[in-house]
Formats: sequence, structure tokens, C-alpha cells
Amino acid sequence: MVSCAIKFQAMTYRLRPVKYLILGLLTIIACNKEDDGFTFVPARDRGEEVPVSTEIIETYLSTHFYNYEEFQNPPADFDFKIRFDTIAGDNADKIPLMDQVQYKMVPDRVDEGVEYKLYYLSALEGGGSTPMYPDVVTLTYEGRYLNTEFTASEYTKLFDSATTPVSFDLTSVVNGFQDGIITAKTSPFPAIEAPDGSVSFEDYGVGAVFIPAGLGYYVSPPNGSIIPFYAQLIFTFQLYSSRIGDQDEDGIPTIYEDLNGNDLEEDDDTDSDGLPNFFDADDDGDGRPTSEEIIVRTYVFLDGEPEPTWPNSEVEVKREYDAQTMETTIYTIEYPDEDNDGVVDYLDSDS
Ligand SMILES: [Ca+2]
Ligand SMILES: [Ca+2]
Ligand SMILES: [Ca+2]
Ligand SMILES: [Ca+2]
Repeated sequence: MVSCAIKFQAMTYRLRPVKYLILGLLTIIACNKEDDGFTFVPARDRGEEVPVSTEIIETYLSTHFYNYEEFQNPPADFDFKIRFDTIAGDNADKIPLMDQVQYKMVPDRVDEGVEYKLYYLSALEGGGSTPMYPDVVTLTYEGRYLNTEFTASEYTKLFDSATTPVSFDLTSVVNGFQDGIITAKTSPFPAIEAPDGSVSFEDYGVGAVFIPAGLGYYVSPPNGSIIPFYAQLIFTFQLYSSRIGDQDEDGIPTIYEDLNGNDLEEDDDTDSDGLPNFFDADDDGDGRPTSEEIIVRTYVFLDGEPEPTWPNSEVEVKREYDAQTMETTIYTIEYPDEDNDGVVDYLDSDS
């Protein structure tokens, strides 16, 4: 019997199983080659997979440590990257990861009521701020999966990495990565550009996240990747900066498109057209783009100048500071309600 995967067009992006597409692919997948061809096996129950994932991750955390001593007393040439190793031999007295990680409970995005213990590690707290879940972050990282099928070979396998800074939209990476990154902090400073064009950062956050399969790729590993089904993932990362995401570019930052306020961007769909508001340029489906049903204003002022004021009908949605020009830019949105029915135009299909 040879396991095989059905490949999805939508899954061809590295690290990018688009989440709301996955919702439509629930029962699918996993096929086994038998003498007479392929048989389709439904994906395992997501709830039943939770304790399996937890057990695998906790075993790893209990038997491994990270180079915390280097973070405590950095050698001159230290690269501030997390390295894991087994607690054994010369390293028998190291503190296990299990005693150094934190966790938070995170909901499954597919099955309601299913939730995961998401373990994460902060090796270095950045001096900046914590990204919000729909932001676009700049980071370097390494992605590994926990190799439980073949105990004779490596315990973890590297499947992806970026050694120079890359930017990721947190709404389009695997959920566990999204949920893990928002536990860390960025650098408080802008990038330092070298004459050769390369960039570096100071005082950034360094961390890791240990992702159960259901918050990872589950049965939809990216096309052509070496990641098996139901694999638990480990990402280590250096988080440099983040900016506010407005994925559909309608003028409303995604954080404000979470109308039910549950910190999930995928489940708010005013016009029920299958496109969540954060990814829908016409939220109420009335044919008028959202960008034409709101009024975005910007206010700019210099250090030392009084903050501008605006009428009650406007709300501040974004604030940016440019250290070089010492200018603060504030973005506000006014939400008109033309027919005065209490539902603002961009969410009102008859206005
Ligand atoms: Ca938007
Ligand atoms: Ca929501
Ligand atoms: Ca919609
Ligand atoms: Ca509209």
C-alpha cells in the first residue's frame, strides 16, 4: 500500500494553505494505492486527532532543550537563532523545553468546539510591539515537522526556511503560525540598510511555536512538499516588523472587519457570499465597493504640534510614525448611514 495525496491547486504556495478554501475541503483526502487503483479515505476526525498531536508535541518538549545558555550569555558571534537538541549524554542536565514554554488555547478553524493547546517559546522578547492576527509581518524562520513515522531517522526534518527577511500575510499562513507569531514582539526600530542593500534589525523578538497538525497543514501539505499528513510542525523565527493588514484593500483594516469580535477574520461574512469581509471588496454585496461607502481621512502632525481632532462620526483606525520626518499620520474612517436605519452603508445592502 502506497500512501498518496491529492494535490490542490490552492495549496501550491509555500506556507500558504488558504484557510477559507480549506473549509471546503473537509472530508477529503488521503488515498491509498491498492491493486485495483485508488481508494479514498476520509480525513481523520479533527477532534480525535487533538490528543494525538498534544502527546507527540509534549513528548518532544520533554526530551529536548534549546540553546538558552547562549541566549542568556550570547557569544560574540551569536546569530540569535534557536537550536534544539536532545536531553542526553553531556546535555542530560539541560532544562527541558517543557519547563520553558508557555501555551494558549486556540480554536480549530474547521470544527467548532475543537481546540488545541498551542505551545510557544519566547527566547528573546523584542523591544517593539506584538503584531495583530491579521497583520503582515517581516521575519526570518525555519519550519520543521516532527517525524514520528520513522523513528530510526531524524526526529525533526527541515522543510522550509528563509534566511533573509521575508514578509508574510498572517491571514494566509497556517493558523498555528499565525497564532504563534502574535505572541512575539517586533523590533522597535526601522530596518538598518547596509550599502550592499541587505537589511538588518536590532532588538527583535526570537521565538518558536509548536503546532498541532490541525493548526498546521493536516491533510493538505503544500504541493511537492515533504511534509506528511497529520504532521506536527515547529517554527523558529526572528520577528522584525509588522504592518497593519487590509487584505482586500477596501480601506478598512482587517482587524476592524472582525465584526463578531472573536479574533478570527474568517467567520465574518455580511453578504454570505462565501468571501469573508476581510477578503471581500463589497461587504454587503450591493454592487457598490466598500471603498466607496466609507470615507477615509488622514491627519498629519509633527512632534510637538497638538493632536488633530475629528468629529464623533469618525473613528481612528491606524496611526503611523515616521522617525525621520517626526511626522505622525492618523487614518480615520467615517461610516455614513444614508438611510438612517442604524446600519452603516457598507454593511447595508439596500443603501
Ligand atoms: Ca479591508
Ligand atoms: Ca470574526
Ligand atoms: Ca462576503
Ligand atoms: Ca457595498
